[in-house]
Amino acid sequence: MRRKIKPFCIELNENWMPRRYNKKLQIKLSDLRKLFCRRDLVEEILSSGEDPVIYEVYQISQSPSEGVFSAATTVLYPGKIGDEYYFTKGHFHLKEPRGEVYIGLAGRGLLLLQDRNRKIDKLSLNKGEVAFIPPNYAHRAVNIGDEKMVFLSIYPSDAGHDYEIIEREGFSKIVVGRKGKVALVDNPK
Ligand code: M6P
Ligand code: ZN
Repeated sequence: MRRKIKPFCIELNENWMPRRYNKKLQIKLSDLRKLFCRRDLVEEILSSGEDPVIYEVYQISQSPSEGVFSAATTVLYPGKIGDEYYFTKGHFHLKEPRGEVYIGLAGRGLLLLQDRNRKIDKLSLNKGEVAFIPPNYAHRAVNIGDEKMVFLSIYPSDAGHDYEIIEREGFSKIVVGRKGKVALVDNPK
């Protein structure tokens, strides 16, 4: 028989961090070195001894059972490599069909969505906006502002992360800031 999961509630503090979480991830530039377009600039920064934190994830993970949700607060710092804004790695879900919801809590952001045919959609993910990610779309958050971008994600706990395709091929578009404007351009790689 399936183990019964009790209802529970976790408070978020004034910075939108969950007061209780079971895992914290810290992703630095060196973890994303193959994903930014200007790899030469990434290597320059790393070889100067710097390795800035790009984002942090505070996970409230539950056991991977059908119908159970996990959640996470992600803090994505502002910044660019060349003219490409800081982003989260991005992933498909391992298990289909599994979608996800991202809720913008602070800052200015975009959500890049890419289907299995590499077709791109973009959604706004500013403070107060709720983005629905359908199954079979890779998803990546991008901070296009000057402040921290914070969002809460809610996803089926059995979804799983599939990073392989994105690590190998990237997204087909990248988000850049040029002459004060935010633009989506073809990934030159
Ligand atoms: C959101 C959720 C998490 C994910 C995190 C960072 O909080 O989608 O599951 O881990 O963003 O994104 P990524 O794993 O792509 O780096
Ligand atoms: Zn996901």
